[in-house]
Amino acid sequence: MDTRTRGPSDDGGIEGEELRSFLERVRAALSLEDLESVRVALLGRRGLLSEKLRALGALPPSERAARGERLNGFRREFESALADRRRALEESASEGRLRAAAVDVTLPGRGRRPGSVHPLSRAIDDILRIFQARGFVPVDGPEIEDEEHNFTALNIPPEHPARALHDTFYVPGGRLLRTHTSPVQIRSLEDEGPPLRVLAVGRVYRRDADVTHMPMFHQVEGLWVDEGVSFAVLKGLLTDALQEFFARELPVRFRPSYFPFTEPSAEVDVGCVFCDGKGCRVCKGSGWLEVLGSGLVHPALYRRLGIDPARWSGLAFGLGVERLTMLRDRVSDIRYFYDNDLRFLRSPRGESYVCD
Ligand code: 2U9
Repeated sequence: MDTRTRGPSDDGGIEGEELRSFLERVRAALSLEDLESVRVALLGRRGLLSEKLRALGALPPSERAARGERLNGFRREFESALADRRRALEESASEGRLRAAAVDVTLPGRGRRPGSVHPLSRAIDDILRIFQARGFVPVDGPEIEDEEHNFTALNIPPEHPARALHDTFYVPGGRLLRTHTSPVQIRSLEDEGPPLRVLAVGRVYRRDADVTHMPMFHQVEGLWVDEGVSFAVLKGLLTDALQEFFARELPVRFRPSYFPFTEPSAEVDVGCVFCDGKGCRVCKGSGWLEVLGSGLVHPALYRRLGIDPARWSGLAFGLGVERLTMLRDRVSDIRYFYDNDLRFLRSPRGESYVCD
């Protein structure tokens, strides 16, 4: 077909086909970027239709109006197709975004990890339960004490090394951070008098820090004053309590010792829980682990409180909770208790935890 025989406003001509091909490209555009490049190719400053419109000025007026109308008609058609396609592409893009962000509500949840009781709290709970079952009543007292209750009332003489600045934290006003829970029991004796069976649990403070010592640790101390409380009662009570705490029929032995507040005094050992008494690194080859201090209350303590030592006798014991828990739960470093490392806190009781 000879194009020269056709007028410029002939819709069926090659020019019409060329312009219409832009409508096809608009409808086929798969992205907003595609669409924009079709628009620029036709309507951009150097686009095909823009150039044709610019060329109108060179036409004789007789042709200009009809051709102008045809080209503008096409432009309107093209712009409306462009707007339709843009809307469609935007809608499907936002649908895609929504689909990508969709939450699959049928997926299983992440699950919740229950918290766990801190190993020291677990040990304290066990100790409290064991002694409460034997008639002991938990008692509390101040952590900031005076020298009278922390030392003097316990028969600890003024020159005793425990009173020294390098062992005890003194606070302004001549007071101190209690170095043991014994002053709590002194206060119970002052307030209640015998008979009494009390258990003091709490924080104590000493200037000390290494793999097995912290400047703050927890103690449990028991005091049982009544008529006829003997060393035999002490041995039976502590043997049973230790076997219950370690949940094993461990051998228990009482070794003579010295404390200013008890007479006689004994340190208490259990058969080594690491080697079953054969001798290992933890028990330094002895087969025994020291776990408690104990004794019968020194008469000097009664005299100061106006209690008759001929009528009343008492047993007392003390233990470090961290040490006992390290032995039972096989914790190799006392600092693990205070690091709040979840690997440690989540490790089940009795399972060795090695962090380094
Ligand atoms: C009163 C009378 C006597 C408490 C006792 C011990 C022996 C003892 C240590 C164990 C390890 C302290 O944590 S530790 O370093 N304790 O050896 N404590 S008898 O005696 C008392 C307490 C209060 C009125």
